[in-house]
Amino acid sequence: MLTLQSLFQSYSLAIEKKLEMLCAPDGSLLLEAARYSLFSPGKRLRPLLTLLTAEACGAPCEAALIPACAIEMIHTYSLIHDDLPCMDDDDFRRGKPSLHKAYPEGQAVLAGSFLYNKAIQIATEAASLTQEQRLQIVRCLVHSVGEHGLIGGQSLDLIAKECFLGEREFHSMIERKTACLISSCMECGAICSGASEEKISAVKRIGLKLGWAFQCADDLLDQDDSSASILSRLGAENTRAYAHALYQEAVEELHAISCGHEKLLALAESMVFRTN
Ligand code: GRG
Repeated sequence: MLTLQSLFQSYSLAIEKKLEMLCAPDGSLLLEAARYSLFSPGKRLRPLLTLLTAEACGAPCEAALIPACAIEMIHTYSLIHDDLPCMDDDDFRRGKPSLHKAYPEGQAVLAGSFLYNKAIQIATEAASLTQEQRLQIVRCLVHSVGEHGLIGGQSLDLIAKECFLGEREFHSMIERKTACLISSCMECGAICSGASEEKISAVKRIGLKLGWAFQCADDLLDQDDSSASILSRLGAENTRAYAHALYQEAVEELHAISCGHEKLLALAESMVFRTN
């Protein structure tokens, strides 16, 4: 039986190599700080999801390597800013002191902003894509960061620290903070494969389901019982059942659009039934 590690090893190596090339040290403090976070041991779920979706949609995974790296840069950016004292105020990230603990806070803010800028820059220049695909990718990335994505979700998250969110706002917060970027990974993979509008829309919807399931798993692992968690709203048993139901739906829908590729399904499973 293939282990996850052996299934994903060549993809992970390709991601690391490309990130290293795109974000090479240049002797500046800015790059040093950005690299501190980018190369801290993250799971690299989002770039893997981008590559495996592209492959499941019929493209060679190299076609999606630049968008995959751009998404990991955006994700890292969001983690750096999320940890800042004015946000979640976390001292540790990816098993190490958070960036603003290891470097001056101002440098951490700038390193995060730099990574977002770099992500957009590399997406606009991706040689493996057509002009139309680059535009679609950039549109998808800026959407996943904007008011309907990370920034809007984080704003609601800050509000949730002060007052209890209603059902609609709570739903919107999870969708924007977590599910949107995960859906964008799959959308970018589908765009890189030249999939039809219809298929891209289906893949986006599946990505949202996996994003929700991922957040359920995250709450269960962290035992997050803050009022802004799914766990606190549903309880452990229902959170687990909800994640499993979403995963099942996602798998069925992937098969229905002929994207039920073995590796993509294995990655989806590892996101939902994860242990770290
Ligand atoms: C402008 C990009 C940008 C962000 C500003 C701070 C902020 C707005 C958004 C924060 C969003 C956030 C941190 C959501 C949490 C999502 C989540 C569950 C992250 C953990 O993902 P993992 O487990 O992390 O994949 P690793 O470290 O493995 O990559």
